[in-house]
Amino acid sequence: MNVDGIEKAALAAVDAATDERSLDDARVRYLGRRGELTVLLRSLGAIDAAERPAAGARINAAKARLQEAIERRGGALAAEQLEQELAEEAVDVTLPGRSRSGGSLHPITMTFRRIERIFEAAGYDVVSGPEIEDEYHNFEALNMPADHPARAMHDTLYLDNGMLLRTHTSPVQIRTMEARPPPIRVICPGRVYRKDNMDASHSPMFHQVEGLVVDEGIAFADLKGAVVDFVHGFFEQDLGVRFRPSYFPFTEPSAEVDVQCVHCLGDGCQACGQSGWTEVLGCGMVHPNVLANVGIDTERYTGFAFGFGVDRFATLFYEIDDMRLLFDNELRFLEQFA
Ligand code: 2NL
Repeated sequence: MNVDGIEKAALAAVDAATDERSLDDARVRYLGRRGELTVLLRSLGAIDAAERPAAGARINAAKARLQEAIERRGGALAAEQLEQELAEEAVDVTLPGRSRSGGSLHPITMTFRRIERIFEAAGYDVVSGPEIEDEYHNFEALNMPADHPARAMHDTLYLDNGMLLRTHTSPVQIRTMEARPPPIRVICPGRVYRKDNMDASHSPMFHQVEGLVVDEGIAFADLKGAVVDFVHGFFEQDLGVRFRPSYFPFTEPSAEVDVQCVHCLGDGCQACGQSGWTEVLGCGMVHPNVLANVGIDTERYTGFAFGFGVDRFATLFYEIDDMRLLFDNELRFLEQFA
């Protein structure tokens, strides 16, 4: 009976096992129900009774050693497996983090905020109102009766119910004067609508800020000071500002305001058509008819008003050459202003 030989082969098989599966194969081969040592133990009945106890003891001792070796190898394999898993799942805490890309404000929003900050510092309230308006607040109250030629120029978008999309934010100022007595100092920022086709300088929806000051003793000089201070504050440089006589139904006298071209500072370039100036704003003293329409005493109070396109200010400030870029929502463009 070759117990030593079988034990040696069995221990070698246990040592050679590289995983749980091959270790179990070795156990079954030697210690299983038909395993070599099990069979050997069962065959003891066939040998001489005098040798039986000693032979049985040898086989059982070999089985015990093999059992122990299997357990030890099993423990070692499990530890190895754990080490390998830990190595594979290891996190390199020295790697740079993956940052989440944050959103940013639209250049139009940033421009609105710059404008509002400047006027708030000068004591103006920021007020808003409806984008769907009636003819009275958008036109009639502003000294523009139905047959007024300026009304045709506005290319108004009408709704089925006779209401319209406001063509300027002036109706917000009318509603403000209806709601509170002078002194009034407000700016009205918001979206306005015209039946225009989109091109590099037009859009059917664009953004406007209008301002209104009504108090005792307000003169054209106050309007000039307010506009010049705002333009200098907005562009953060002392650009030349000039007032040209103009006409609006809701102001008298009226003026259009040009600013020295931000690109060439007055020398003349492609952006300003070689003139050195760009028109940025319209303004004037509030027409007495408008004050009377909202019940303000025109003997006691005077006022000035102004209006300008925010998209125009944004394109000038950020040096954008096509207004459509502000409306495309192309992230590769917008990310440049983050
Ligand atoms: C422009 C520039 C302007 C006003 C808007 C205004 C508002 C009230 C009374 C009087 Cl409630 N005026 N707004 C005044 C002058 C110019 O906008 O180019 N508009 C066509």
